[in-house]
Amino acid sequence: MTAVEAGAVAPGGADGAAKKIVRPYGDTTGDGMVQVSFTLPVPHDKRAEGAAVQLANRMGIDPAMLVHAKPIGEGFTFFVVYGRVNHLVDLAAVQVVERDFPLLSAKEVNAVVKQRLRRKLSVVGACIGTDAHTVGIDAILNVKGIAGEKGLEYYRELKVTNLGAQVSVPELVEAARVEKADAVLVSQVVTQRDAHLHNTREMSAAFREAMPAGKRPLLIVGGPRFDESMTGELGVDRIFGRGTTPGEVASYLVHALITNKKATA
Ligand code: B12
Repeated sequence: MTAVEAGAVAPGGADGAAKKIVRPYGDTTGDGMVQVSFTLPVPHDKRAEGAAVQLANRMGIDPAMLVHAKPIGEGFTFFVVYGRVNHLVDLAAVQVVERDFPLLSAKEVNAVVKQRLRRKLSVVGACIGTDAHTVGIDAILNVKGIAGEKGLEYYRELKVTNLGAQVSVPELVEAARVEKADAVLVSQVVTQRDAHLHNTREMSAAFREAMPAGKRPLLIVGGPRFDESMTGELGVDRIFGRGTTPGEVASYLVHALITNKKATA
């Protein structure tokens, strides 16, 4: 089913299909219904519920129906609001970072590394700063992997050093030097006060300072709340977001370090 068939508005009549303008779907096709949730710093009462509806109206949700309100701690209430928006989405104007490398099997990754690099490819991974959320980086690195895929430790031609949680940037740089890292994989899950952005910038600046251009490892960050288009701004080579699998990361390593190698700046 195309986007237009799935409740889209097709502007301009017959040629509208090419434009792929869509709007949300709730009860009936193209009805514009959305659901949002948020917390307000007010105790739960009638006024709080009215405040939630007012906020939803100001967000362009009209009519807005309050479908759930629950006190969460003293002086705070969590809300779910369901209602209609009139906004349209032009799929042609959507910008995303598409995968620009082929997906390889573990066997193919090992074969390319063995034949072209002729040594093991060294990967150093860590959760930096105060972040202790290791489940994501472990899913990528540990043998057990995620989503039915084995992690990078399973790949015979990859040498994986997983430094774990709360690693400082100097420790990471030093470990990368000791392990002669081809790639450094950093995880950042906590985003409070943009900690993930500050920590990533600090990390990439430290590698640039410690290692000459062309000698520094490939810098990769991942986590559920990164914007994958921010590589330039953060000084890293690649950003991986929600739902990343080890196979994607291994394929990217081969692409960036071997089959499509460019000097690191
Ligand atoms: C489990 C968990 C914990 C565990 C962590 C245990 C551990 N060893 O990791 C514990 C209980 C310790 C914990 C503590 C805290 N947590 Co917590 N935690 C979670 C929870 C429920 C799940 C995270 C998780 O494991 N996801 C599963 C993994 C597989 O997914 P992922 O991390 O996204 O990883 C995937 C991709 O993002 C990507 N990826 C991730 N990293 C990398 C790296 C690379 C290189 C690559 C390529 C890919 C990649 O690939 C992975 C696989 O697909 C989330 C809520 C949630 N549902 O997400 C909150 C959450 C992350 N925690 C949160 C908070 C606030 C905290 C605490 C501050 C709570 C507190 N007040 O103490 C502390 C902070 C501790 C610290 N110093 O970091 C908030 C963060 C909010 C924010 N805006 O930053 C969340 C979102 C909960 C919430 N809604 O409030 N937490």
